[in-house]
Formats: sequence, structure tokens, C-alpha cells
Amino acid sequence: MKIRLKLFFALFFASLGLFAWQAPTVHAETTYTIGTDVTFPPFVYANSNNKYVGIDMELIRSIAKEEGFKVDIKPLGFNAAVQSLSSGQIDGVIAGMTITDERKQTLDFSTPYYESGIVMAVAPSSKITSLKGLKGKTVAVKTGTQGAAYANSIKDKYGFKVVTFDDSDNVYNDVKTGNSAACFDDSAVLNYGVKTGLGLKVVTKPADVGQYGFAVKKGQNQKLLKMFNAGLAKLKKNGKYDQIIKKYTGKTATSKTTKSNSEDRTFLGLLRQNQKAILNGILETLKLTIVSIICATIFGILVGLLGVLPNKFARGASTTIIYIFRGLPLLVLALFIYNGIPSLTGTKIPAFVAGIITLTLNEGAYTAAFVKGGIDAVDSGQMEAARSLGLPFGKAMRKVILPQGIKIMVPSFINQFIITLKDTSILSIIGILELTQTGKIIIARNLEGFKVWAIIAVIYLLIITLLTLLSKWVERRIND
Ligand code: ASN
Repeated sequence: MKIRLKLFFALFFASLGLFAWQAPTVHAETTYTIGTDVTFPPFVYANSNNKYVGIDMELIRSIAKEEGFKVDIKPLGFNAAVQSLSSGQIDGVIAGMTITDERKQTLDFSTPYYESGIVMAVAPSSKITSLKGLKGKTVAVKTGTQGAAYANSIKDKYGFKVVTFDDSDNVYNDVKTGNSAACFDDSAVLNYGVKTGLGLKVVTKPADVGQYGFAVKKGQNQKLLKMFNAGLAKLKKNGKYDQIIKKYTGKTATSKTTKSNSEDRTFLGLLRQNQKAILNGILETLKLTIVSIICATIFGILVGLLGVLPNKFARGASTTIIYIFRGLPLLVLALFIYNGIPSLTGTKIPAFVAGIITLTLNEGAYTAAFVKGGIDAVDSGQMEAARSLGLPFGKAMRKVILPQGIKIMVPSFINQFIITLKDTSILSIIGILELTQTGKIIIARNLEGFKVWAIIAVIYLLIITLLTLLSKWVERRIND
């Protein structure tokens, strides 16, 4: 038991080491964390090496170079990026973001760097040619965008229903599959898409025309904003700005999709091209799983034991913790910890740490429930007998009850480990680049939804099989 305990603590402290290792990238003084969209070509998208490129990416990197700061780019998705900016989790957003009066109430914008309006796109075979044709139909938009606001402002007038997706690719796909009759998105993006083989046609003139700007939270990161403006002015003066725009919108600009059509699109080909990104995703998933299994197990055992103490308050505390954290949906808990708490306290919580806290509380609550149940399941006569032999409560628990209870709990532990691994995928919502988020980003680039999700699913099953085999081996050792 002692050796096992030592091993347990060694692993626990090793995992704390991982936290410490994560922290510096976020707090380093001259590195600013910049949130962006997952895919919004020609402004932001992953190229065939899964590196983020596009007008916005080149602008921010060139400005950083010009002004002497570093950027850590986080492709969170448009809505998540704006949320993270509002809660102070990131320092700025550049994502083809339109400067609007409403946004100006909570954000400060740079000088404008591009103009765009909102247009409607339909499938090439569609008979719809104007807004009037939308009566009774469904229209797809992206969460939190100006396109979504525009659609909602005219939906009653034209009698259509709005469905919302988190990424532009899912918006376009919904139109292509025929679930939605049309979509609204930025003219600068849809016109570029039409030109480069997106497979949709634009049928309206740009409405609500506005300007794109780089944004920081209102009143904060003013130094960064000033540097952005100064850098942008320099790039405009020295010709670099024009060069970037030409590179992505000029005649020689090629599509992210047409280009990748020449790539090998078999399962093996896709695996090979995305090998590095997938491997990094697997590593991040494993890191999240291992650290959170350790933390959740410790937390769960402590809370579970609290629930069997001969003390009313201890039992009450245990029941309340289990009630709250088992009751909250994991997604809500993750967003609350990552976005909610920092907006109240003003302190950043790195996404990895927020993810670990989320899983520890949620999985720990389930663990506590079966630890408590496992101990309760041991015949009450056992405790009475041990006590009547003169053993104090603690010793009776350790020597008589726990060894029997643990045997009952082992299958539940294994189950919980597997659930923890699967639940790490939910953390893609806070932008952690684990396996699921990696899949999303790869698909955003090559639109191979079926094949990439199949690859990701098989990888999860392989990791789960390994984890199950390992757990069964440990179970056999315990039962020997
Ligand atoms: N243009 C969008 C907006 O400003 C942003 C985006 O979709 N990336 O709402």
C-alpha cells in the first residue's frame, strides 16, 4: 500500500509540473495571445501544413515583427474568440471582425484594414435569386457574427428561419447538403470562396458594408492597440500591406480547396499529410486525460471518504459537492471556469488548467459518488465487528472496510477513466488543441468530414482500448 501511495503522489506532483510548464507561454511579457477564427479565408485558415495563414495572420505577424512583440495565435472560432477577449483570457482578436457600434461598447478597435459587407449565397443549382425567395426556408449563419445579426434583423420581414453554426465551413456545408436554402456571410469571404471553388454562388449585393478591425477589450491592452495601429501604418507605407492583400486576393491567389485537391485524399494520404497535427492532438489528449484522471481520482476519493465520516457536516459537504458537479453539464462547467470566472476576477486561467479543473470537478464528483457507494456497500456488520474488537474508526476503515470497498469500486474506476478520456473532447470548446479540435481544424481546411472524423474516431477507440487493457491489468493485480 505504501509503495502504491508513493507512486500515486509521484504521479500527482509530476502532473503539477505539467501545469507549471504550461504557464509561461501565457504570461510572458512581450507575447500577446491573439484569438482568431478557425476558418475564414482569405483572412484566416490553416494551409496544407496546418499553419495558420491568410491576410489577418500575415498582418498581425508582420506588425508584431515591425513593433517588436510576439504573438501566440489561438484559432478558437469567431464567437469563442470574442468571448475569451471579453473575459480577458486573450489579449486581442483579429478574425475579419467588422467594427460595429454595438461592439465598440465593449471593445476598442484599431484603424480599419479592410472593407466588407454581408451577402447571401446559395447552392449552384438553387432557383433562389433574392431575399424574397427565402419565404418558409432555413438560412445558415455563424454564431455571433455580423452575418447572423443581419439575418436575424430581416428574418421576420422575409419569413425565414435561422440556424446557427460555430464555423463558416459548417455554415457552407449546410447549404451544400440542402438542409439550408441559403447562408449569409461576409462578401470578402464568400466572393473569394466563389472564385476559388467553394461550390456556392452569391446572389445579392453587399449589405451593411463595414470595416474590419483588430480588437482589444475596452480600456485594456492599449499599448498593443497602439502598436497595431503604428505597425499597420508602417506596412501601408512600405508596401507590405498591398503585397499581403495582393497575395491573397490577386489573380494569382489560389484556393485552399483547389490547391488541396491535388493532395492524396485516401485515408492513408490524409493521415500522412496531417501526421504532425494529429500526433500533437493525441499528445494533448493524453496529457489532459492522465493529469485529470490523477486529480479527479484524488479529489473523488477525498470527497467520497468525507461522505462516510461519522460527522453530519462532512457528509453534507460531500453530498453538496457531488450534487453540484455531477449535476452541471460538462460544457457549462468548462465555459464557466474558462470564461465566467476570469471575467469576474480579471485573472487569466490558461485553457489547459481550466480544462483540468473542469474535469477534476466533474469526473471527481462521479468518483466520489461510487467511492461513497462502494464503502456503504460493505456489510455494516464488518464495521461493528471491527469496532467491537477495539479498532478505532480510522483504523477499522483502513484495515477492514476499504480493502473490501475498493474491490467493489474497481470496475467503476475503470469506467470513469474511459469517460474522462472521452470527455476531454468537450474541451475543444475552450480552444485546447486536443484530438477533436485538431480534427475540426483539419476538416476546416480540406472539407473531408467523413474521412477525418473516421480517423479521429479510430484513434479514440485505440487509446480507449489501451487504457482499458492497462486498467484490467491493474485490476488483476489488485485482486491477486
Ligand atoms: N465578419 C465577422 C463579424 O465581424 C467575423 C467572422 O466571421 N470571422 O461578425
